[in-house]
Amino acid sequence: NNFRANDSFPLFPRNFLFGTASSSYQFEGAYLADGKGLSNWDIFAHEPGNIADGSNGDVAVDQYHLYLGYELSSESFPSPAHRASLNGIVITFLQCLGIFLLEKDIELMEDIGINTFRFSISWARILPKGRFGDVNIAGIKHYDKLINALIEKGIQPFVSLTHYDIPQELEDRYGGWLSPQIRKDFAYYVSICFKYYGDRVKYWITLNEPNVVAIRGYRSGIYPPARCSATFGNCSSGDSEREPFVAAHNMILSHFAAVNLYRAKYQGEQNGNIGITMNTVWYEPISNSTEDKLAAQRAQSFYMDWFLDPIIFGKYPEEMTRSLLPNFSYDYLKNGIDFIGINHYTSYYAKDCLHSTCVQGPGITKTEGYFLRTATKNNIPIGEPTEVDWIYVYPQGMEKMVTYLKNRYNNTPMFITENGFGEIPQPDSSINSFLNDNKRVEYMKSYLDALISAMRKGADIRGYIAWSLLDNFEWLSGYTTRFGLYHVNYTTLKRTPKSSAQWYKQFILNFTAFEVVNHSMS
Ligand code: GBH
Repeated sequence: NNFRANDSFPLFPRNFLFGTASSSYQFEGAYLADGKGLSNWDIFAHEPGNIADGSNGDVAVDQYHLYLGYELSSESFPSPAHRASLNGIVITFLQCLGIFLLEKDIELMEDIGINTFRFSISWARILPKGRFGDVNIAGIKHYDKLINALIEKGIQPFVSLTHYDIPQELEDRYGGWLSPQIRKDFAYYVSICFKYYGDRVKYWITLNEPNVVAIRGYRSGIYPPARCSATFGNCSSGDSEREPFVAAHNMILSHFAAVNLYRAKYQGEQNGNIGITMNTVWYEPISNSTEDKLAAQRAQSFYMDWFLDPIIFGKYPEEMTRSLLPNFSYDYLKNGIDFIGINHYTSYYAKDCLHSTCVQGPGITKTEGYFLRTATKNNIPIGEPTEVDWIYVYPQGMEKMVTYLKNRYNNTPMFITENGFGEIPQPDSSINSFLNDNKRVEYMKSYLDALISAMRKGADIRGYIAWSLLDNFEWLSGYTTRFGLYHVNYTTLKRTPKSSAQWYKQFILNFTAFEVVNHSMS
């Protein structure tokens, strides 16, 4: 066992967070319930041909209803004490009848023993029409109950303010992230979240993977709002060379608006932390040549530093400004982060395309940074391929990625906010083949081992959050790709632990000693 405690690294730090992640559109379902407005993903997934299996997130894994045990309504039983005592009796009664035996998601989390749960708030549930309409009180109440239920079990809520989905209203009115107006909408929305939940939420992520949103929404156009130019994809309109940078710029300004607001009005009293989560890919230079090493660095600059540099240093990476970007350097926009959230799954090779010619392939244009991304070198893949075409098992990439961030950003506190392994089982496979997910266990072990290695060398890692608690709606792949520690039967919505859930539970038990901690970073 790689993880045996020793004198120099006896255990994970006491306040280390172990969790699982989720997001509103992938988990909640209830897409029209209780006054929720439509999001860009509701609209996009309903468009025929966009999602591999023709599915959508209308129901997803119905976490909106299934996160907690069945409850008696407060209308019929106004006294909380009365309600609480009756509630137990009713559930026991139902269980005796053998019905409604679904274990609810909060209980699953408790079973695994995690001390944080990452979820996102659906903007359109809180503000169905953005700032052009009312606050939806039913939406406010939903997350209020979820947060309370988590805290009651000792599970810290780790909250993303957006995870790809935004109210469609903002697309229709002014083109969403393409307009600087969105900054005002975002600030209004987050102020509501801070105000209602900030007393209990100590970890805020402004944006999940803004780099993916910018690239897939506005360059390749495979995510909403599906904008691109003809040479980059198959969209009806857009400009792949310009719009990703405009959208990204507005996301960065929106991030700052949220951070400045939080720091000015809420952080002092609420004592929480605010950060951003980036999708990260480790790039190995395909050869030892200086050109290929610079190409690998450009790959980072054009993907991740694109956001983190302006947020932390106040300016875009140099490689980018030379070619493309609006000048952006204001002294007051700096240190706009308490922690970096890292989603990390895979690695690739990078080959230089600035000094040599690359005929075709991802990465090669000026807009992308003149490097060629490949998964293989001399026909040998960088790591074991998996059923998910973009994931190669290369745990060294985790250590290298974290070390790169540590060095570039002066060891800003970091959380792994996602890491996980996807499978695409045959729909008619036996339940056992779904549950014996030894490859996922091996993947998680090896990536955690690499993470520990980086921590031993001084990287300030504060937590590890696995993607994902449950199988769920995997965006373009619909329900065909499964990332869960728990299997979900999409007919009954029943959740069943896979081997990985048991393994994770044991891992957490063996290597941590949780206690109540002060959740302030400073
Ligand atoms: C995350 O990103 C998401 O945050 C999460 O919602 C999702 O369920 C999870 O991962 C698993 O997929 O684009 O070919 O250059 C997923 C989207 C897929 C975007 C891989 C970046 C990197 C390789 N990412 N992709 S590529």
